[in-house]
Amino acid sequence: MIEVAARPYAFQLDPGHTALVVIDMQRDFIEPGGFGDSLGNDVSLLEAIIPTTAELISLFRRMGWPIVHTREAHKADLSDCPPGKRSRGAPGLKIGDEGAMGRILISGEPGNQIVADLAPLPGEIEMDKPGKGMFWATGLHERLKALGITHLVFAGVTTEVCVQTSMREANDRGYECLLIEDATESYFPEFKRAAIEMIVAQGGIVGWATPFAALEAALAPEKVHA
Ligand code: TIU
Repeated sequence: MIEVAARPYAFQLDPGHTALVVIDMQRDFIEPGGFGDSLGNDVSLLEAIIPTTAELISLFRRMGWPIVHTREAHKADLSDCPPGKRSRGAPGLKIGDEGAMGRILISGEPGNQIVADLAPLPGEIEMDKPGKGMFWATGLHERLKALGITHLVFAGVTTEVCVQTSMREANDRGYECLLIEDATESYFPEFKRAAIEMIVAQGGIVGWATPFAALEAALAPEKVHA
């Protein structure tokens, strides 16, 4: 086990059984004209985590550990979008409507692509998810089990919506979860702060949280090969 300084106490990372999950770093949420913008959010806040998230992805590539990239995405016929999900979001554009970057949250549309600086490489897991959580209707649990993954490191957006939902779903499936605080963001700074506090409260009721620098230090070559 590799010890990572974290809150509420050190996270025990299991090398060889740890995957990175980058949640929904798609243009829809991060660039002007996308779904997030249409909901009235300040999307520039989210853009700021791209460099740290890119460093985190590079670290996992160096380690040779699995990386999962998710997109919140629906089928073009919206058969996987509950009416209640589509009807909310007024007065902005709704899921499936034509936006500045194609149809909002529809698989394959320009706005549904992961931002260029974080583009997945061949061999990494790329997946569409119709829910906020990454396990709902995706088959991801089976894929991670097949890879022997027991520990998940989380990044992405937004902290209190898709990231926290995915972490909670992961808990119920037995994964140990570590959130990288400076590689996740919310449209609402107070929600990010509160979500992280909720995650680490009660002895880590949802998981652990730490800055990227703490993970990078823990995975320095002299420590990993000690
Ligand atoms: N990925 C994700 O968090 N989806 C959202 O819709 N988040 C919002 O905060 N709106």
